[in-house]
Amino acid sequence: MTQVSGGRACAFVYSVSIAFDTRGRRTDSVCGKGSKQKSESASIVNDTVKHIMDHMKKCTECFKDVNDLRTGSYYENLKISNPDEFDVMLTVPVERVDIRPFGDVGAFYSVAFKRGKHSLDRFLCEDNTISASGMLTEFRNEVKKCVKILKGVYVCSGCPAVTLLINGTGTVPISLDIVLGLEVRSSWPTFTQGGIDKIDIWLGTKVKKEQKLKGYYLVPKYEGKDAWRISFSHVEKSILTNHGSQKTCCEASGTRCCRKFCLKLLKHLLGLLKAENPSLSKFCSYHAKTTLLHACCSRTQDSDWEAAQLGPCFQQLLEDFEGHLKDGMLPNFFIPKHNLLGSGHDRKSCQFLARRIEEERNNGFPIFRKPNRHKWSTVVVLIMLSILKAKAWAGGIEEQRSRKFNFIQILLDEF
Ligand SMILES: Nc1nc2c(ncn2[C@@H]2O[C@H](COP(=O)(O)OP(=O)(O)OP(=O)(O)O)[C@@H](O)[C@H]2O)c(=O)[nH]1
Ligand SMILES: [Mg+2]
Ligand SMILES: [Zn+2]
Repeated sequence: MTQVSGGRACAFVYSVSIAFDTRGRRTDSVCGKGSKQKSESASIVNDTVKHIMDHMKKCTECFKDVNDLRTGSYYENLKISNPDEFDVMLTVPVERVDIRPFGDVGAFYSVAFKRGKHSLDRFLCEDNTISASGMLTEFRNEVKKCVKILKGVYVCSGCPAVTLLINGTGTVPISLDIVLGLEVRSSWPTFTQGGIDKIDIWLGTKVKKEQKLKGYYLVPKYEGKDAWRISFSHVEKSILTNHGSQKTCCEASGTRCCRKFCLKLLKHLLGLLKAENPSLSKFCSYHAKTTLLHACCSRTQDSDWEAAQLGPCFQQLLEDFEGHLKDGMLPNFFIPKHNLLGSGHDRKSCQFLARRIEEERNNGFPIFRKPNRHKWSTVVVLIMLSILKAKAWAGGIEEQRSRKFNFIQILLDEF
C-alpha cells in the first residue's frame, strides 16, 4: 500500500519489471532498445532536416538564409513516449520590418517591410504585408520537391507545420513537423510586458535580460485572416533546460528536482484523458507546458520541487491546472493578455476536464492503472511507487540514502 499524497491510499499491481545492476544501471531490454531507437530516430531526423536545408540554401532564393531551431518536447527532453515525433522550425531572418499586432491580445501580427528591396517581396500583399499563406504554400512546395528523392518520406498536410512521415525500414515511423518561421531580431512587442518578467524571482533578472535579447519568431497561422503567430519556443527551450533557481539544479554536482518530470506526468495524464474523450481534443501539450511555467514562477525555489517530493508537487501542479480550467483562464506565459483557454475552448469542456483531473487525483489515478493502455502508464506508476518507496528509505543509513538518490536519478534520467 502506498500513498500518492493528500492522504489517499492506492494499491497498485504491475506486470512490467525494471531491472538494475549493482551500480544502479538499467539492465532490462526496454532501456537498451529505447536508447538505440532514440538515437536512430534522431539521426534520421537530422539527415532529413539537413537535406531540406541544403535544398533551401542552394535551390531557392527566398529561403536561402534559412536556419534551424530544434523545438518541442524531444529537444527539451520532455517527450513522454517513443521518440516518434519531432518539431523543427526552419526560420528565415527578416530585417527592416514593421510588426503590427492585430486583435487586442497581442498573439497575432502582420509583417510589413519598411523600405528597399527584400528577398521576400514576392509574397507581398496589396497592403505591403507578407502573406503568411503565400509563403507557407511556397515553403511546402519546396519541401515536397526536395523530399521526393528520399525513400520512405511522405508529406502530410498540417498547419502551420509541414508534417513529414518517415517510414524507414527497421525503425518506428517518425512524424517530423517542419514549421516555417520568420526570425525577428528586434525588441519584443509591448504585449509581452509582464510576461517573462515573472521569471525575475525564479531565474533572476540577468537570465531574463539574456532571453529578451534573443529576438522572437513568427509562424504562419490562419486566424480568421492571414496572420503570423508569435512564438518564443527558443526561450521555452532555454528556460526549461536551465530551470533551477540554483545554476546546478539537476546537474551532476547539484540536487535533482522534479519540475520536468511533473510536466511529463501532466502531459501523459492529459493524453490519456484525451484518448478517452474526443471532446477534449482542443487541449494540448502547450497548455501543460504553460501551466508548469506559471507554477515555476509561484514556487520559485529548487527546494519547492525536490525530486523526492514528486507526488505532492505533481498534485499541486494538477490543482494549478484545474484552477486555470475552472476559471477558463490560462494566460500565455509570454503574452499575459492572450488566454490560451479563450477562443476555441468552450467553458463546458474546461469544466469537464477540471472535474476529470480532480477525480483522478482524488482516487489515486485509476487511469494510470488501466492494463495495456499505454506502456508509459505502467512505467509512470512504477516510478511514482519507487519514489515513494525511496522516501521511506530517507531515514535509513548513509548507504541507503545514496542508493535512494542514485535510484531517483536513474529513473528521472531514463524517462
Ligand atoms: N505560441 C505557441 N506555441 C506553441 C503552441 N503549440 C505548440 N507550440 C510550440 O511548438 C512546440 C511544439 O509543439 P507540440 O509538438 O504540440 O508540443 P511539444 O512540446 O513538442 O509536446 P509533444 O509533442 O506533445 O510531446 C512547443 O514546444 C511550443 O514551443 C501554441 O498554441 N502557441
Ligand atoms: Mg512535439
Ligand atoms: Zn532541476
